Amino acid sequence: MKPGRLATIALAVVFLPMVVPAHAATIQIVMENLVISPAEATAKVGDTIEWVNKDVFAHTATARGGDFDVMLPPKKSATFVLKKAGTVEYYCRYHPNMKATLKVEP
Ligand SMILES: [Cu+2]
Repeated sequence: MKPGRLATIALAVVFLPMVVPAHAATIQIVMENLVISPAEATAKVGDTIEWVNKDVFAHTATARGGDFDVMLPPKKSATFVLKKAGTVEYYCRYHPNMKATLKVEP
């Protein structure tokens, strides 16, 4: 087998799960040095958001509309399954400058 073909197969294995529509995805959002990244993420209803707190202090992912309020202890991660579509602005209750947007598609 040529190396080029092997690379193609490897790419297919990596990207195939992303194009299967019925497959709910997990989207990882990192909190590090008081910054949420990506600050703007897009997901679909049924997807799981996993926030990863890499800081040594606690954060929260608190939706302004009250859709979710996820506690993130230092060096821990937590998940939330998206239940409804819409654009959600969320922030950290302890560090209100930490803000991000989540666009949830139906
Ligand atoms: Cu915080």
